[in-house]
Amino acid sequence: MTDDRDRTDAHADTTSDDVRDAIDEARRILNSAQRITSFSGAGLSAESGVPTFRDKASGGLWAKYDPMQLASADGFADNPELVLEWYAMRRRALAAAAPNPAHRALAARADITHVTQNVDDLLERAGAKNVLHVHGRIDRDRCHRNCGYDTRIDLNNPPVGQTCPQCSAPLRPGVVWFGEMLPLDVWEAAEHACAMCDVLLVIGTSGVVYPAAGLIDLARSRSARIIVVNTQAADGGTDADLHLVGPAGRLVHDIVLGPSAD
Ligand code: BJW
Repeated sequence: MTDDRDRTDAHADTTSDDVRDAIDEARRILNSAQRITSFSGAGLSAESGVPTFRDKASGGLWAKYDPMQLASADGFADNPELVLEWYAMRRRALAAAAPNPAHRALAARADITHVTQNVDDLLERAGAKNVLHVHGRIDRDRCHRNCGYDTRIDLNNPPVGQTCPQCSAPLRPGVVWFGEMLPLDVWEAAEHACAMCDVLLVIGTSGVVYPAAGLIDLARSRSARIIVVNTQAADGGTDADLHLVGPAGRLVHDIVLGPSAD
């Protein structure tokens, strides 16, 4: 593991020479890699209109809502209706959203394994096949008692107050709340994808939620090159080889598929 990497930062205004050079360098790194993994967070879906969690200025969810009230088993026990109505609101908003150029560019590369913290299905809607949702999926409900029941829901008509057909416990969104374990099979596959990759493309995550954020350290400890795309220079891993500061839509498109003509 190297702690003294030559990190390059480029701030997008995508027309500047610095940014074009950084995009070219990122493309060179990707093109010379055998195995590429993407690791994404809420910033990947921000340009689709899906709110992030921790961006204060642009309406991050945790600036308006208490995470422990809405995204924890204790919060669900205290007020299940409040929690399910909050998810119903987010589910309907997601139904109306569409993949952005970053989702589509990632999906166009069948050779990339996608590890995402996002609970939305925008990578899949863009056509991506290899997607590992380490924090679960908002388009699924599951048994809160963990009897194994798990079902797809209609984002346009989200269920509220239903019970498990197998064991009568409450159904809840198929996402991972604070204090809950990540789904073991998905987690192990994500660890493998990050441990074995030559390049980890880290997109739109603050990198503060564990154990997911530890996947960046895992990849780096196995000598993967780390490329970060984030609107904030301080987010997404400080030990990146290359940090492109700007919106994922344009930057990820240009890194993964090459610059568009316009
Ligand atoms: C752009 C952009 C653009 C914007 N282009 N970029 C103290 C108390 C309680 C728990 C803990 C604690 N200390 C540690 C813990 C553990 C806890 C944790 O890590 N907490 C920290 C926050 C302190 N972790 C857990 O509880 C996990 N489980 C666990 O540890 O189990 C083991 C265990 C179990 C039991 C006992 C003991 C141990 C579970 C974590 C589950 C996280 N769940 C959520 C909600 C999912 C469901 C839902 O959506 O409702 O997952 S929280 C939320 O954060 C969501 C995300 O996946 C996750 C990560 O956020 P992300 O994606 O990084 O978003 P943001 O908003 O943080 O960042 C967006 C970024 O995008 C920013 O950097 C922007 O700059 C950038 N951006 N626009 C590019 N256009």
